[in-house]
Amino acid sequence: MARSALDEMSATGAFIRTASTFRNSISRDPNSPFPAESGRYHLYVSYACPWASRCLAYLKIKGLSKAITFTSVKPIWGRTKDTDDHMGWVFPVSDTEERGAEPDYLNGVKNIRELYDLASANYSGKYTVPVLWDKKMKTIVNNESEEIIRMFNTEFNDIAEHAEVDLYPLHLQSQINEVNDWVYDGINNGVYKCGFAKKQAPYDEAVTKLYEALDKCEGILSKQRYLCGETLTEADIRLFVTLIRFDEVYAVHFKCNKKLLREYPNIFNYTKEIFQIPGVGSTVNMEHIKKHYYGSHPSINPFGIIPHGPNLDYSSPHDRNRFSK
Ligand SMILES: N[C@@H](CCC(=O)N[C@@H](CS)C(=O)NCC(=O)O)C(=O)O
Repeated sequence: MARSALDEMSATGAFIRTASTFRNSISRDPNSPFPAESGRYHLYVSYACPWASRCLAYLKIKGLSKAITFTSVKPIWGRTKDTDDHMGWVFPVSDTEERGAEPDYLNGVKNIRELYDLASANYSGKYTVPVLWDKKMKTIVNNESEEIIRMFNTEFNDIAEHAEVDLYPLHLQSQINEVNDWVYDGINNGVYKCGFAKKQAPYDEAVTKLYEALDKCEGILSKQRYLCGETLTEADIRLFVTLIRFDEVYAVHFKCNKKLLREYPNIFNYTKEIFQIPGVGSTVNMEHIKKHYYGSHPSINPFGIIPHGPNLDYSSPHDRNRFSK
């Protein structure tokens, strides 16, 4: 049976995310199976997806847009096969069908499921984005964003336009890992645990944890510019992709409305600052984000109505310059 996130449910009604399957690495070593070469790799994303968007943000921040091409699918899930009722990421049939999305000119597939089938005849996992594709070997290198961003950070430094930017510096690695753990559990995955809970108790638990983690972020960001000190790191990019979706989607669709992001002055200004990093704003397609969430989960929004608000302006001035850069 083809699966999607909507099937990831425990007996207690809690949402449980399953692990990614393709876990190869691109390496700066030219003799490795997947060497870092300009033009060889392609990133399949959905602008709606926070995990895919963190990879896109890295492409921009590291200056890899020329070396690694990318394509975005359409925001609303569609049928992926005539013979079953799996719903997943699909490509438009023309350049003009959906602004921001493109047909798959590389492999000519109609949807992400067909891409996984090209890479592996007996794949039985979910058909998720991001997908890092090797044009030479015609296969998926990796479909786990937390590994893809680490590769983008270091392995392409011979071709990256911003090789000097290191979002996972050695001296901060243990601190970044520690922050990532509670941010992932409480916030990145926490909003999904709120939204996909089918019983009150797992929702209550997830929402409590979510707001404890957000309060903790607010506390940290009232004293320093970024989560791990005065420089931007991986931990900030990982948090950002959830924050930028928070008031527009998660507050309503996933019932994360105990407090809105714009009621947290430090988190809100910090989100604006990261949005305004050159290139990052272009990775945020709010039309795709809203269409996807409100339109692809009929179990929680059966009529697919998209709320009009709040249309926050993340490009307006922020106050983060009060900290040293
Ligand atoms: N662990 C993966 C998670 C990716 C993921 O869950 N992507 C979602 C979109 S936000 C997806 O493609 N879901 C398709 C489905 O559930 O069928 C990563 O971080 O790369």
